[in-house]
Amino acid sequence: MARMLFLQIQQFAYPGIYYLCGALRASGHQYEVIATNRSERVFDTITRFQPDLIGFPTMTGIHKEILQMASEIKQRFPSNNIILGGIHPTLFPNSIRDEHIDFICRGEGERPLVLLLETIASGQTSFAIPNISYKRGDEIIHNDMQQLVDPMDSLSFPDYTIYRNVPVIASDTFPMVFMTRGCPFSCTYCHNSKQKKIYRGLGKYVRSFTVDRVLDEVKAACDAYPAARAIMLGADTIGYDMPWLRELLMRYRERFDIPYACLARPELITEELVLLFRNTNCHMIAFGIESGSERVRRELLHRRYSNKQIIDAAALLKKHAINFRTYNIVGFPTETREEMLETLDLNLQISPDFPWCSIYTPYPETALAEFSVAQGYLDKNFSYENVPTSFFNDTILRNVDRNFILNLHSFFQLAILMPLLAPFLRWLMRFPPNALYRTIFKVVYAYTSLRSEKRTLFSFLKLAFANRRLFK
Ligand code: B12
Ligand code: SF4
Repeated sequence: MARMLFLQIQQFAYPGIYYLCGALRASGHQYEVIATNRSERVFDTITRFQPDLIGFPTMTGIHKEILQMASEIKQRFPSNNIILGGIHPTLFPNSIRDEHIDFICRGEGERPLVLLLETIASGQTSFAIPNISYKRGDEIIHNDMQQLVDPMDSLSFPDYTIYRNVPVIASDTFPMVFMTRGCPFSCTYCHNSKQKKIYRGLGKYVRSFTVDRVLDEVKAACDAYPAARAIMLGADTIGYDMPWLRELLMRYRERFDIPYACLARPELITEELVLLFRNTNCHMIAFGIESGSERVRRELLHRRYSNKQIIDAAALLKKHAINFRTYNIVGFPTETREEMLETLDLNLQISPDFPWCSIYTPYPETALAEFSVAQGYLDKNFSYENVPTSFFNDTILRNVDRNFILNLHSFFQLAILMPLLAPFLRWLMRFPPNALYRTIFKVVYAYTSLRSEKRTLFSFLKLAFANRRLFK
């Protein structure tokens, strides 16, 4: 039996870790998950648990703090092996070059992690394991990628109880069950296009668990999260496989009283779908508008739906009394003030229950980041090292209307939730960004999250405090 320690710097549930732990459990290995950025706590756990391997789920931006923690671990425990997994090393295999990292896992990690852990624990040094990259002297070896997991139900049942010792996460009111992998679309700012290239020839990219399996996972999530007030049925997008979705939601309703929420694309929201939501105890639907400017969506984002489709989708949701959240982004390259205000105006017109807005943050190797470099919005040496931890704080594009972007972002939610204030807020946007505007953003963001995620104020404050680095 081998021992695996997962270490995350932030206090959010990472669905991928449920599956990795499920695979380790099925192979008879021990694992622990801790969520902290306090080195002493990490050192105590390592001393007590004596892991064979320490793994960080890693996203771009937060990777800098993770590498710092890895370096502290290596100073104290030089013989411990450290692996990065998740979207960051998948997109950027060069991340293995950091001197404190021994391995990375690119792509799906269940089988590769079990094989690697067993190899390390048995003292072998041959790491010819699919998806794993490693160092041999000065050389870096990237093993081939394995076929994508298919059928998804062949994965071991995930362990939803892994955060029971992390009070901020264990008290989550809105746990997520991630039902699918991959996305059929290819928006220019998203990781999916690059992942499709990475997985070319390795099987079907878009896959779902069976309905039975999703429902069993919902049950496990409800058991593990006693404070749950709704289940987030996670997927990059739903609505493209209607028979599966219909069966899922009908049977969800039969089996559970707890409501659910999910994410769809606006052009897929038909009356049939909305009726299905209404009849199956839906708490909330979320969809991405991204920009209210049809030019920005069509030319920059490759999201091809019209404003009329968005307005129609919202009208259907209102007609059937389904709450909805919209996702919006401001500050794209070439986006004018007028176009950013079109995003605000479209939201004012459809009046979402939970408007949500971020500042455009380019991720390297996406088409839109490459466009930003080509057009001079980013330095030609732009790399993942320049990506900030969060997309709520600032724009990293140059030659953009920074003050306006920051102010619009600060007032976006408030203007939609209190439309009478919108003209006044627009007037305030002429002044430089300042701490007061930022505080207004934080308060309104907190209020929107409280309502959409059915959190108590106390639970939200705990979560926000634990992850305060996201909101500078
Ligand atoms: C749930 C989610 C979150 C959750 C949980 C994080 C997580 N990644 O699990 C929370 C709320 C924390 C979150 C926060 C943010 N997120 Co997020 N999130 C997602 C989402 C929707 C699903 C992730 C998921 O669970 N997938 C399903 C599981 C099964 O897949 P997986 O996570 O990839 O895990 C598998 C492998 O990667 C691997 N693996 C993963 N971890 C590890 C660890 C080890 C040791 C090993 C060996 C293997 C391994 O094995 C797993 C099983 O096969 C993705 C979109 C997506 N479809 O992935 C965005 C996504 C990961 N998020 C993204 C972003 C940008 C953010 C934020 C920065 C947004 C912000 N607020 O500013 C913050 C990040 C805060 C921070 N800096 O840490 C981007 C990341 C882009 C990038 N290059 O890093 C994504 C890809 C969406 C997008 N916009 O393109 N997010
Ligand atoms: S629909 Fe969402 S997940 Fe799919 S490619 Fe576009 S942004 Fe990415």
